[in-house]
Amino acid sequence: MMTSSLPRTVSGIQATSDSLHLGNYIGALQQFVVHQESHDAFYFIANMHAITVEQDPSDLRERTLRTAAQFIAAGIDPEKSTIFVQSQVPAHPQLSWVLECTTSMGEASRMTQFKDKSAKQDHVSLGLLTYPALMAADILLYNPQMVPVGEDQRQHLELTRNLAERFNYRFGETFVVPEAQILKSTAKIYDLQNPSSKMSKSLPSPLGRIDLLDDAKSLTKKIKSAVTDDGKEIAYEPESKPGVSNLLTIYSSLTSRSVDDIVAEYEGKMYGHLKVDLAEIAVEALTPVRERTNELLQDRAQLQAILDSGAAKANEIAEVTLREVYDKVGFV
Ligand code: AQP
Repeated sequence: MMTSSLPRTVSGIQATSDSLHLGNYIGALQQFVVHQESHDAFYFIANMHAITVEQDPSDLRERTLRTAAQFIAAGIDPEKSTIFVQSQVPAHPQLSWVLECTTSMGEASRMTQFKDKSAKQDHVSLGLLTYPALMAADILLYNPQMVPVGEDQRQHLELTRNLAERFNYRFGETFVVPEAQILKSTAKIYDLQNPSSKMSKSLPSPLGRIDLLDDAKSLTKKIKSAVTDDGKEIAYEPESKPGVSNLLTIYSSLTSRSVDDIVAEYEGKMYGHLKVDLAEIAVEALTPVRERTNELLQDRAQLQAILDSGAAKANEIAEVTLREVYDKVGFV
C-alpha cells in the first residue's frame, strides 16, 4: 500500500439533493479544495447517512453521482484527493457497530441534529439516532489529524473525539483523536429568506437557498430578493443585521476579500448596490461549477471509474484500522 507522508484529512457530504447548496460549498467544499494541497485527503459521498431519512432509490443513485461530479467541478482533484462513496467501503458500518456499542443512549439522544430532525419526521428511524456513531466511524477509520466541517457538525465531531478517547482508554492506543477544522468566518451560511436559520436542503423556501447548479437567472433572483434588515447602512453586525452580514460573508468567501474591505467599499451605498454586485459575483463564481458538473455527468463511466479507484484506496486503509479494532475488542 502506498502511504502519504502528509497529515490526513477526511470529510463527507450527504447525497440528499440534486444540487449541493452554497452553505455546503462555502462551509465545506472550498475548505476541501484548500486542504487537498497540504493533506492526504479523503472526501466521500455520504449515501449511508442519506438513508437515515427516507430516500427514493433511483434519486439516491443519481444524486450520488451528481454529488461526486460537484466535488470535482468545485475543484477537488481526483489525482490529489481520494473521492469515494461511503457504501462502497464496508468498514464504515462495521466500525459504526462497535462505536454504537461504545456510545450511550443519553449521548446519542442529546445530539441537536437528532432532536431537530426527529421532530420533523413522522417515522423516526433508529439510523437517525445512531448517525453520529457512523460519522465517528467515517472519520476514525482513516486516523485523520483534522476534519473540515461547518458549525452544525461541531457537536458530532466532539462526540467522535470522545468515542476515540474512550476506545483508546479501554482497549489501548488505536485511534488518532481528530481536531475539527471549523472556519469561524464561514462556518454557517444562513438562509437568504430567513437569516436566523442555516441554509439547508430541507428548509421549505427554495428562494432562501442558493444551489450550486442554479442558472444565472435564478441565482440573481434569489440574491436580489434576499431579506435584508432595518436601516440602510451596509455593516457586518450578525446580531442586529443578520441578513446583510450573511450577504457580506458570502461576498467575502466568493471573492477572497476581507469583510472589512468590502464594507469600506460600500460605505454610503444602498443594500441594492450590494445585492446587484453580489449577484454578478455569484454568477461568475458558480457558472463554471455548474457547467463543469454537467460536462462530467455526460461521461458517467469516467465518474464511476474515479469512484471505484477511490473506494479501492479507502478500503485498503479502512480495513487495516477495522482489523485492529476487531482484534482489540476480541472478535475472532
Ligand atoms: N449552511 C451551511 N453553512 C456552512 N456549512 C454548511 N454545511 C451544511 N450546511 C451549511 C456543511 O456542509 C457539509 C455537508 O453537510 P451535510 O452533508 O451534513 O448536509 P447538509 O447540507 O448539512 O444538510 P442540510 O442542508 O442541513 O440538509 P438537511 O436539511 O437534509 O439536513 C458539512 O460539513 C456541513 O457542516
